[in-house]
Amino acid sequence: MSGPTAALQLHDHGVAVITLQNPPVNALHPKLLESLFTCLAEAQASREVKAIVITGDGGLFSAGFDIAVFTQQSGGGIDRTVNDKLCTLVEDGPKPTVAAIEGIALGGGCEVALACNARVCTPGTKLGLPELQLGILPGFGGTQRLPRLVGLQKACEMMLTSQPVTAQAAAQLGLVDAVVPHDELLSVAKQVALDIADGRTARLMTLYRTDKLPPLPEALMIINFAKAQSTKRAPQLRHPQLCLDAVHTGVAFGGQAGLVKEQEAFAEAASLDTHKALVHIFFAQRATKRVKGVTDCGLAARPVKSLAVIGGGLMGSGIATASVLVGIQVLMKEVNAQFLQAGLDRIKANLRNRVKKGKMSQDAADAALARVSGTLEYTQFSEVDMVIEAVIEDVSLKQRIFTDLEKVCRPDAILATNTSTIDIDVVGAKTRAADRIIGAHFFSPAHVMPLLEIVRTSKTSKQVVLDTLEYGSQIRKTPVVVGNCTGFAVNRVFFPYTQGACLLVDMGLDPYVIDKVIAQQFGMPMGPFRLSDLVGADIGMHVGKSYLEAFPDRVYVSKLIMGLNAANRLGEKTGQGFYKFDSNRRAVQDPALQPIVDASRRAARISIPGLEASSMTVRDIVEFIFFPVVNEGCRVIEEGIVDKPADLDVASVLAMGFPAFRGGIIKWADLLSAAYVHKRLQRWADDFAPVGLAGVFKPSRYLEKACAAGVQLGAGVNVSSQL
Ligand code: 3H9
Repeated sequence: MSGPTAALQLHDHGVAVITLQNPPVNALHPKLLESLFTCLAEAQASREVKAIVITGDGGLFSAGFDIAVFTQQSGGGIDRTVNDKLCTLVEDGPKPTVAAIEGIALGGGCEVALACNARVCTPGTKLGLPELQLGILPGFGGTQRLPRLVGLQKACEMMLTSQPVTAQAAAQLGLVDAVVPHDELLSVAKQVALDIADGRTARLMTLYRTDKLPPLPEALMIINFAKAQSTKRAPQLRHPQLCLDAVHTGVAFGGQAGLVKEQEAFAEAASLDTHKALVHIFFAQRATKRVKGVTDCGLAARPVKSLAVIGGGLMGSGIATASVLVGIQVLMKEVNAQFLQAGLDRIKANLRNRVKKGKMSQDAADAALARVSGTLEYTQFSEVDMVIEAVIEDVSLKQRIFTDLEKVCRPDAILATNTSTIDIDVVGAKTRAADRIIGAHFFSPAHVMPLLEIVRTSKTSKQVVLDTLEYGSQIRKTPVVVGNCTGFAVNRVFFPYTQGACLLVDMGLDPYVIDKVIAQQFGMPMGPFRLSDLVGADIGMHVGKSYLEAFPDRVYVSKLIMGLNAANRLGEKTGQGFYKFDSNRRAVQDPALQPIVDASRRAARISIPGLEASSMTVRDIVEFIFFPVVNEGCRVIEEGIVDKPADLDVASVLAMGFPAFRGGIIKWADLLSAAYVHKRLQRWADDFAPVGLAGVFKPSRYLEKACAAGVQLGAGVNVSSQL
């Protein structure tokens, strides 16, 4: 088999079976679509063929249109005749068609199946239209056929959430006609096709059905409600509205008119930056597992079957939970029986929560809990494949633990620390095990947050990096491998986030206005001050000191965080910070913050002509806060802290909640243009030079060089070779 193709075979009783072939997921590359339609035309024209079955190779129907094509061609790379061909060769061609679906039928794959006259699938199959998560909308008729098969409300829900449904749910909804075991899939599909061909079963053409559609006034209410909901959820996004426009046209003027509107809407969505950003994140997220010099050097990863976690606090119990959930045996060590019990109770509570949310059964939770055992000793540590230390951020304590681990663990065991602030080389300084010491930096809550930052030092062996990558995949995290530096990649890149916001407050902006702009208008899950309250002003001050030591040229010391510390307004944990918290932990604005703000402004005395708080637009605020973040990201790329720039995009989205629809921090800057980011930073560097703060904005060498070379920041320009 060479390249994406469809294979046509004539089976008994005149059934033509067309098989989609494009491993690993039978993505609908234009070549595959062309081949599919050639096979269909041949089968439809053949006198020997009575009916047609379309299926997928390798146990999968299709994951939809080949997303890689979106990155190669403008306008989405879509052949506008596909919809016509789906009508004339699949839905209402001379011979009936049946889809035999296994594994997945997503996006365009699902749409091909929807155009067939009937659908049969196996029990484990997932079906859905997840196009919106790529910034587009179904473009092969899905906006028209799905509502006509499953009803308008359910179809809107499936498209807006991008969530697939199970085979059982699909059968209940009328999305598939039968669910049959794997061995019977093809034979049942062929029989259904023959039954339609011979007139024993009615031939249904979904595009012309109306029986599942509500009367127009009710339909309009459903569509308008869906539009309002999606505006409320993400006011920045246009493509959900475009999708619903196509649905609306189809319901009001018929399926054919709907198809025309769908094509227009698709073309518009495909031209937007949102689509480029989301496709970028799709591939970037999968590429984090490929690390130059590690995953391409012929070593085989050793899966972690048993893990010891030192420390049963919030992080330790979260790490243990994430591990037992995927079948890893976990030994939790604490310093006394009381702490140990508290740690084990936390794991139990985490699992109980998952059961409550319907994410797992009670039996599965019990089985997961049975994988944890507790200890106060190191005696069983000789049996584990990996240890993750998750104790408080105390250098000498961590050093003592690693000295002990070197003695009690197998010589090939991975020794990881979950520190977020301490140099990994320092943690292992008193051992001779530097080659197997690594950072496994989880984000809180560790069993929920999707990113694992894997911190390698210059001495960590490739095997240990590879094994930790494998462990990250085992526990279903997206692992990103980074180098050892203050803050590692994620926290380091985001230190200017709160810093920029504090500077704006000192210049006269209201902190609550800043939070509103950053959260509601830009799309972060919360603004910098709400985040500070979550993390704690005490932690913020501690971290700020370490950045001041590491990067004195570009740290702005505001009195704001110090003022909060002095007033014991540490955030959620003390019930007051920038906000005050009610009994439901709801953050409300607090007038008592004002004296702290005033004192900070008096101490700062920053007034920059032309940059008055009252004249700053939303765009100014966003760029003032995020361009220094981009700039720090550029330094991280230049220093080789990340393997590739796109890793920073994934990390910023998964750890900090930077909006995926903006593509991550570096992609966002590229979409705006590196030259623009550079120009604004340079201007602020000049403006703030008189008050000694030029360094906060001074464009990094990487940014300078990328602009001079006219290349994108995400291209990973080799700055050092050009210096
Ligand atoms: C569409 O259909 C538009 C149409 O309405 C109309 C157009 C006009 N294309 O995720 P995994 C690759 S838009 C190309 O690691 P899993 C993926 O990059 C499409 N490649 O495995 C990876 O490659 P690599 C709508 C694709 O088991 C490999 O397959 N469809 C595609 O965890 C394995 O993927 C979607 O949005 C694709 N469509 O999950 C579905 N899909 O190994 C997107 C996957 O080199 N895909 N690849 O890194 C998924 O949700 C998951 O990949 C899937 C498998 C559930 C299929």
